[in-house]
Amino acid sequence: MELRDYRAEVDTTRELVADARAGLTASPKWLPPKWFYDARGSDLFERITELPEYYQTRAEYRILERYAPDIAERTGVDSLVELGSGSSSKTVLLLDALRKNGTLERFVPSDVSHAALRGALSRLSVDYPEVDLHAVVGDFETTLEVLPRANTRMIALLGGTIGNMDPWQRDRFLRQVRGALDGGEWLLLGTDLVKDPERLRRAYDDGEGVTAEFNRNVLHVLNRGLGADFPVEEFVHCARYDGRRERVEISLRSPRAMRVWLDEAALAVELSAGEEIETEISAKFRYSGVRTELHEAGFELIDWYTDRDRDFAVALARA
Ligand code: AVJ
Repeated sequence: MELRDYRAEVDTTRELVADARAGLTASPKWLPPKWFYDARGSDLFERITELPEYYQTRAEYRILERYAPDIAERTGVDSLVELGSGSSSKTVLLLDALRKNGTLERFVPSDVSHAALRGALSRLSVDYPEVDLHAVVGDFETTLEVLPRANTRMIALLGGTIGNMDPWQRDRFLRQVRGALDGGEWLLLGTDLVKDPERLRRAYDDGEGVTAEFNRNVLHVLNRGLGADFPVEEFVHCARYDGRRERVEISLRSPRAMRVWLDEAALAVELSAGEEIETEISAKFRYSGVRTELHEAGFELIDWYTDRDRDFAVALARA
């Protein structure tokens, strides 16, 4: 077992400074969603996956429960790479199927949260003693640059995480993934599907307020990481569905005019009353769009697995 950390503290702080400066001096203001996921944010996200309103995780779990054996047989990969693996709780279905198939040699879980990865590794090393575990603390880009070689690899991006990117970022990302793979290797992509707008919105504005707390957590990350002084609890969680762009948009609304000081960035940020900071988009997909986007990035869509209610889909594509 091996854990490589490509997110040394100094670089992470420098990157946070750069992102905070870019996002909070823009109009409208924004922050990249990857900063949600410190140890607390990763825990909050795990709680989100158990909420009654957040159907995605359960739907994807059911899909993999049913089709992981097909995927294992069809691909016969010896290495599974998971981007944004978090707790890896759904991935074990793939690992089990690949192990049963007799091909699995290595698992490469990767996440920006060191804590989440550590937790996952301690379970995985007990349950998969014969598998070479090669964990990477890093963002997608870094991970793709340091991918270990193997006979046949499958890169998995589950949970609908690709929905955090806008179409331009998705195109860039999918081309990067394609570039990291050899022809004939595989991509497994989880995508949340377009559905009733109110159900979509509620999935991001739950009754218990866990998503609100998750959203505000990015301000805690800025306060701690940059010595900023956001009055975190005053910020209001907003989630709306844009039917034209087919995406949920999440933001934090400032209840009053304020000036925030980000010490590490030597930056003062002015917010007006009611001004929002965009913290996340979560795009929703259709079969035709996913197929086209994959094709444009150099992949062929081989299979499209959905749950009975067609809430979620897992796309299997070949490089
Ligand atoms: C982990 C990015 C897939 O967009 O649904 C959940 C994150 N944000 N609730 C999503 C999230 C608010 C989630 N992804």
